[in-house]
Amino acid sequence: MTKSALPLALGAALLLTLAACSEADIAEDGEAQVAITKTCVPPSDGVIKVDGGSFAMGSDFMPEEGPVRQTTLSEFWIDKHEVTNRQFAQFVDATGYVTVAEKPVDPAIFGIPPEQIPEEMLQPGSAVFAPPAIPTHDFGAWWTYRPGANWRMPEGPDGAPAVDEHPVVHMSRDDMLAYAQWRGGRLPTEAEWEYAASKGEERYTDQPDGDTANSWQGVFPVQNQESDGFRGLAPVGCYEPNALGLYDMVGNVWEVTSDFYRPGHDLTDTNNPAGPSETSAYDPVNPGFASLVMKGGSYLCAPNYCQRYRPQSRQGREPGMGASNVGFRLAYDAAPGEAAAGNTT
Ligand SMILES: [Ca+2]
Ligand SMILES: [Ca+2]
Repeated sequence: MTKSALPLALGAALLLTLAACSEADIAEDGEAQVAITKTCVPPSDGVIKVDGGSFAMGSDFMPEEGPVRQTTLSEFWIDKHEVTNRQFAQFVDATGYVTVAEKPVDPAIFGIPPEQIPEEMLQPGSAVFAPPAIPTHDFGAWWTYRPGANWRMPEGPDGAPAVDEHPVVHMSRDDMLAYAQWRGGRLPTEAEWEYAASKGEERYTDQPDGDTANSWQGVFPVQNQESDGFRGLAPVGCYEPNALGLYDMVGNVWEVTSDFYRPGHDLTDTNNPAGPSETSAYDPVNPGFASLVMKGGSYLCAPNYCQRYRPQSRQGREPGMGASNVGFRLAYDAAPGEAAAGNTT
């Protein structure tokens, strides 16, 4: 996806009750800020072993989640929590790595004459959720390409610096893979991620309660009730872990997997599936680009928008640029050793 196509990356959404909201609601609640109203103690870093087995992957709740297929996986290990700013900073300190969002933009990616490209689109930056002052059904208006937004400054130069225990955001695929290589891990496949997220969980379609996930209570994007304690990002591990001891698999940030995206699951690909090839990837929301699958929803998912706050939830994510509500965690083929880089003890 080019940056000019940014608004298209937001996925299908429902916006049913905006008309009932007053402008006073918007003035009070419609700001893209992080207001922490809940305290929590982040868990230690670490990984969880996931025994191999079979499970029913997918659901019939959203069209892209089906058909349900019985899927078999070998054992693997997965991070207990989303990769944090603190962890990513360790990587940057050790390697000098510079993320895509911090680098100059190549005009060639737009495919149009340079003089036709808005100046701000050529500055380093990323996609930030910035709800409009007036209600609109134009979902693209809720997002902006903000020069200077990157993992260090998630809301841009005028926002607060990144919080150590928040999930790192604004990651491109190259950034995530570089971090994974340094840590000795990899991105999980979609099947691995969903298996780990859903293990021991009853299937559900309702919004998780405020003790179990960071989502959006109220009418998106104009009224955020914050009844789960956080308007925006939450530190990792603020909510109850699932049966495996994994935190925030649902909510907080969407988590990018290694699979390329197509709507639905391939019924013939059931043994350690790794998704379609890059050349057969297809994202109807973002056609022409090989999107990756991201899972579990984010703090922006509300009953009237997104609704994807379940282990089976999936959407496409353009790999070249991150966003302020998308992060990741790593998987491993073997237990990370003591000598592995980072804190994966
Ligand atoms: Ca929330
Ligand atoms: Ca998550």
